Amino acid sequence: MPLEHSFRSVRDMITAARRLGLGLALLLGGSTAAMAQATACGGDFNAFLNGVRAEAQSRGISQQGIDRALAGVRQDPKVLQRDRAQGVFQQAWMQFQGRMVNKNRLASGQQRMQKYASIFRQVEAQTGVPAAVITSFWGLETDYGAVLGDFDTLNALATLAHDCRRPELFRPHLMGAIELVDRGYLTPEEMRGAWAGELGQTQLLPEDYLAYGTDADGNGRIDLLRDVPDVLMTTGKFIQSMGWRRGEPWLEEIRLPDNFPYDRAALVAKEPRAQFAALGVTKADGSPLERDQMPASIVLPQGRGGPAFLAFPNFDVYLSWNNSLVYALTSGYFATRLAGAPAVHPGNPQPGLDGEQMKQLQQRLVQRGYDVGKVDGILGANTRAAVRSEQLRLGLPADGWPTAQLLTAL
Ligand SMILES: [Ca+2]
Repeated sequence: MPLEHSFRSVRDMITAARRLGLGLALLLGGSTAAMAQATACGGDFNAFLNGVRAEAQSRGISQQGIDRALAGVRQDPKVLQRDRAQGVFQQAWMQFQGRMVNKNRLASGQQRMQKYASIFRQVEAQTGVPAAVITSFWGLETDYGAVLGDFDTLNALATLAHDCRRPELFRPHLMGAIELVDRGYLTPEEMRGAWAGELGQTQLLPEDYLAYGTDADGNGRIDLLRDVPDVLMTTGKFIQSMGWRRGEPWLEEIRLPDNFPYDRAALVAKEPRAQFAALGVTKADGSPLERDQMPASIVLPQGRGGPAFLAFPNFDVYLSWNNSLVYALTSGYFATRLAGAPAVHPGNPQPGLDGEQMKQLQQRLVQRGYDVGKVDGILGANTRAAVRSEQLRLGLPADGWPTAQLLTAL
């Protein structure tokens, strides 16, 4: 898979939480343990499957469909291995995007935007989501359908719904997968994808496949593995469901003045674009920003020396797709390139911390009373916020980017 597997479980948590109507803050605050208690898990696998059959029946799925979907189902130890691997994501953004947004992927994406221009026009008319945005996910998730994943979806979802880590997140998708079989969209043998149950050219989970799936090419079935028009329309509807705002930008590279007050460069705090213009922020080419009320926040993935972006409300959709800032910023940036933006200015960022240094930093922040979540060596939103507070206290530019200098000062 082109993606780091560590992204997957995070994305699934977010997607499932959205479906369960849970706030993201609540979820990230650690409510999963409490949620897990509400769903039975583990025990004899056959007894578990009997419960799944009963629930599928009560959902109105036919006995024949249930039998067909579950005939060969078994636990997959490789899925559990993947789920338990604490993939540490600590590549710097420039390095990561450089690997993901390469020339080939960009050229292939632009070719596909031309080839499918007519369906893309229909998708945008119906959902408001531009071709470049859909193409960014299509390219990063599966290289435009070339790499769909080779896990048996029903086995993967049954394994994760039976396991005691987060059964409540996966059980609905197991039901969804059974329903996909029952409706005749895919056979159990065809259902192969990512280890956490995502399927098709943009790697949607079964419940999303069912909810937004559209037979856009009119061949009589919704096939997100093979029918490109189905993939594009379905993905547009899915993105629309996450709150996409028609006609608005998502991300734009900018240039900050030398005297910029860096404590105002926080992703969580949106200000009208006009206020950033008044502070001397310009477009990347130096031309003026629009002086309007469009809510925006400044993103500095590698601190004040590195690249700088304005993120608009539509960027939140990228974070809903995948809550890793490094990933979301990569896919959002890829979409700007597909839409014609020039390559990002790399700047000259100060080196970041390695995993061990990041853990030391997090431990020191915890000692100072900050909640950084888990001390895991990953620069997440909580750690960035704590770093910013400490930079302000120490009189350093508060850009939220931890350096060796800051670690020494704490
Ligand atoms: Ca179709």
